Amino acid sequence: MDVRAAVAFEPNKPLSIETVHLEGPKEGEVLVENKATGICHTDAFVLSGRDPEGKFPAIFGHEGAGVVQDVGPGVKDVKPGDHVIPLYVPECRECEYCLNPKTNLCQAIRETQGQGVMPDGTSRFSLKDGSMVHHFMGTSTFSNYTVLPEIAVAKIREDAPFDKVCYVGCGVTTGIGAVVNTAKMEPGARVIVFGLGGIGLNVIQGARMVGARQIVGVDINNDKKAWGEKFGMTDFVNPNEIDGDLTKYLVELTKGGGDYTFECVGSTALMRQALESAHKGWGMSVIVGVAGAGEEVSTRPVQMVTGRHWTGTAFGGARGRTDVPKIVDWYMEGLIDIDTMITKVMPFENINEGFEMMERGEGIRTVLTY
Ligand code: NAD
Ligand code: AHE
Ligand code: ZN
Repeated sequence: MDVRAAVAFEPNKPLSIETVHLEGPKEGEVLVENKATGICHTDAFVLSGRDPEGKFPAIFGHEGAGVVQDVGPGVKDVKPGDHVIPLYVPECRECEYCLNPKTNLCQAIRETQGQGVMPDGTSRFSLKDGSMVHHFMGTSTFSNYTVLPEIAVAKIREDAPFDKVCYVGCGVTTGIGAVVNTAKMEPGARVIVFGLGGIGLNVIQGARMVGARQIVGVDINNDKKAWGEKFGMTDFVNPNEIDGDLTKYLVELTKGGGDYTFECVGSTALMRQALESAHKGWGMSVIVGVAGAGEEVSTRPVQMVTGRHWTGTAFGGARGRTDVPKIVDWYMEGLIDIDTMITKVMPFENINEGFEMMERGEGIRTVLTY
């Protein structure tokens, strides 16, 4: 079938809305009609050419929600008409990783996903001249239709609005999950969140849910102070407005350092500051931000010798098919706020404007509807 997709032909160029051919679902695959998709910073990051796994041409997008329209042979758990959220971290429930409760990183299709193809090694997307277009993160939600492996969709309730719960496909789950699944934060903790964008605000929301005593937000954009406060932030720090060393300032502000700190920007310098702002003896620092090819983190080993823990999270440690429907329920039952963070909803055709807004730091999340 012919579909409408935003194709990234080369790094740092606007996406091009094209008619693309999409082959139907093969064994174990499903055809999903995307109804809405968010734009996450990771999409902009890959478009910048800094992701070592970045492939061009490709159809980006990994924060979607839609309806199953067709299924290939052997599909057991979803059927046409089901409402679903595509999963860039699938859940096969069979691989060594899925069977280990310590991780959510299902590896069943990770290799081909990173190569921008389906598990059989081919792409379902092609241009008019027959040349292939890569999938992205196994989801490619910047297309009105996409094909995914069955293990990479989470079935959700039918009364959930697509233009809100698409955000559960990445930002909401990553931020709240970083607190609940990765940090396993306890009530009464002191928290420092670096970067108050679409992810960091969800970390703040998660920390408030768990009952944090102090939530410090760090951002270079002063507009984010009011945003953080809406979700439970108690203190705001703009690193450009403090005298002296940021780490020392944050350690004093939190009376010894954060019990948990989160880097939600993708800066290796901030990752170091986040680790070193964690409390001596027990503080845990969680890397959420994604850094570019060739970038490395460093710190003095004494930071760990003296009891700080450095870890990271992908998709908030969530097992998508199991956890995503629950997070959608939390939203529908009013336990978490998504609506306030979706600052712009616009037609899919305006996708490049959405990327420009993110670049300018305008709003929190832009959602595109088909
Ligand atoms: P965003 O653009 O919405 O927000 C980034 C925020 O960081 C902005 O508020 C910006 O002002 C702030 N910032 C920039 N430089 C800063 C600095 N030096 N100090 C303090 N604040 C600074 O981005 P997002 O969608 O929230 O994504 C954040 C990061 O998380 C990105 O690196 C993204 O790729 C990554 N991410 C990771 C996962 C995962 O599973 N690990 C999932 C989603 C996103
Ligand atoms: N491909 C990059 C890494 C990109 C990355 O870390 N992606 C996150 C999700 S970001 C969502 O907005 C992720 O899930 N990582 C798990 C994984 O298996 O890559 C690189 O550096 O190669
Ligand atoms: Zn994302």
